[in-house]
Amino acid sequence: MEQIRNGKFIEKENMPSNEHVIKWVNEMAAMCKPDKIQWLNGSEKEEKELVKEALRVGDLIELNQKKMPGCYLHRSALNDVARTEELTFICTENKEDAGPTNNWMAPKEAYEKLSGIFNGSMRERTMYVVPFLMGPKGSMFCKVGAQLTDSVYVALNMKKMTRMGKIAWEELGNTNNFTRCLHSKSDLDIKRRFICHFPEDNAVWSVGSGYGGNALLGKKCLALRIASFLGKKEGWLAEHMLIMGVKTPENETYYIAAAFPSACGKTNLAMLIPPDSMPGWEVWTVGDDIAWIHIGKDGRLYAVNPEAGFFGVVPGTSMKTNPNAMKTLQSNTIFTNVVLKEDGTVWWEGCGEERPKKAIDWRGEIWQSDSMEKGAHPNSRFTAHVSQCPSASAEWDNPNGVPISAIVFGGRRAKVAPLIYESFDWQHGTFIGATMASEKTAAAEGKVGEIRHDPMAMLPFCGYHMGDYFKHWLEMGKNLHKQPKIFHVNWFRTDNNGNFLWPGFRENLRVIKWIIQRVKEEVDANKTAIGYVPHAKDMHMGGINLTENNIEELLSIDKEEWNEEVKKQEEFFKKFGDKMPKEILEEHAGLKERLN
Ligand code: GTP
Ligand code: SPV
Ligand code: MN
Repeated sequence: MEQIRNGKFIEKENMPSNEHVIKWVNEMAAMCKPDKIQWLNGSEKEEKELVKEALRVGDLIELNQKKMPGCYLHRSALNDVARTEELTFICTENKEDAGPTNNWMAPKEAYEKLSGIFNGSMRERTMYVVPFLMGPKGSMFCKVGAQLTDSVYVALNMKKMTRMGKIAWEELGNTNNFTRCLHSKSDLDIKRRFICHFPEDNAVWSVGSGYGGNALLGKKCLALRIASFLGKKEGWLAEHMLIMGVKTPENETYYIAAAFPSACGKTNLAMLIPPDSMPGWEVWTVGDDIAWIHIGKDGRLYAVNPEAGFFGVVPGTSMKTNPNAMKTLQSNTIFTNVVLKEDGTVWWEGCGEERPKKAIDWRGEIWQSDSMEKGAHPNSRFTAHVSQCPSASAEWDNPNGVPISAIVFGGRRAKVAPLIYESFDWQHGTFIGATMASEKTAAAEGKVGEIRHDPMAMLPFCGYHMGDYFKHWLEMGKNLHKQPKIFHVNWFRTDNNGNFLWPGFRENLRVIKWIIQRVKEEVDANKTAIGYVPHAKDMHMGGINLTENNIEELLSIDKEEWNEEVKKQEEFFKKFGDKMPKEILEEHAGLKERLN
């Protein structure tokens, strides 16, 4: 059963009739040489069997099924705990097309190099054929992908994160219009790890990692890097943005899309529960990580979340910070790299529960109660389907998307950036996105805390030249009848002792309220050098322990700091040479002038 003989399949169960698919799978199987090929159909029965297999091979550990039904723990290899940006490549014919912010490899070189590693990499393993959709079936947003993988953990994650199974072959029909995603853990050797994107071939090859964005190829690889390239070509945007629906006490719902870099608060904002002092407000989660944005017939922006599940940061998640995430992960969830407690439940730093006396840490070792090491990896994650989330929006699957009233950019900045400010217009807003900067987090390998420029939170995810990307943003704005207002937020400003000045989490709705009031033109604002800043009196302050002075401090703009910032922006912009749109340079000059 399912054996390949002379490079031909014998097992045909769940195999689609699409010849392009069959030819491709045959070729890849001939290279990777799996023992077995399994075509997934996406059924629940199949998922149960995959879980059994994952338990058998040790990819999953069963958690306490009484307390946490359907929950499992996965421990990754020690060297494979986050996206590896330095091993991620955009492989376009011309180096120039990948731009200065991406690693580039010539397609021919990449195919040759990776073929060497893929060759025989699936011996004694099963190759899973994972068909999936990104975006609602049959909608203008929808894209078909197929991932070949030798990781049952990856296959199970894809089931939760995407619309996986037969549905994708149905959408594809007999066409050749799908993203070819090839993935093998191979030997998990970091020296033989490459995540290569071939936007001109609509393909992704990833080898040597089994983790997150490196391995779940529908997510960052397809839905951001490949999709951003397609979006540029086809006139839409693929963005690293959450989408939230905010219902006001007047019963109107406004949709907001917000781009924050990895581990900077998207999931938390998307799942927010309003503070007690804001009765009548509701927040509904459309997406927590990625938005595909098209211009609708009415000339407004419409967004969908192309995913169907969450791959959320675990540390810091508690009933206090993010109750909706906590409820989401009570059942049917895969945990990666958290602490295993004696009773078969899990623990992590910031979960709101005392540290367990006896437990196994993320590495799989006994975690001594006096150990100074972290028990859960700082980039430990949970995977769960959208339907698990109590705040999931009824619109999350709407094939027309949701209309976007405001776009919010944000970063993790101890200094400089105020709590909130608003751009003067779309062009200025694009400039604000282009000059975003943030402290590095554990979501990617590298030094945590270092400030780096991360335009639109897309630095690691833009599949083409970022100068062209800024231009695309400007053009999109010109094609809109009604441009959403663009804002910038910073939940992470600190005092001189390093304490956060802003309570954050659910209290962030106060800032969202001001954003909606600006959209509705209900409040005026301070016109400053950097943009419109709220009058302190307009910030909803009921039920919160902050004085008007604190708010003034949060909203303050330090001229010296900003002059420094402007210099750094200038340095950063040099990278893009003459691809930098003149409009962005004009905005930069304008800011410089206004500051002096
Ligand atoms: P990715 O999934 O990596 O793209 O991350 P994300 O942007 O969805 O970030 P997430 O919401 O998971 O938050 C990351 C970390 O920041 C978690 O540890 C949160 O507890 C913390 N965090 C989120 N929102 C706030 C906030 O408003 N204030 C503070 N101080 N911390 C926050
Ligand atoms: C991010 O790093 O932005 C994530 C996690 O959302 S990963 O899927 O690993 O990219
Ligand atoms: Mn992300």
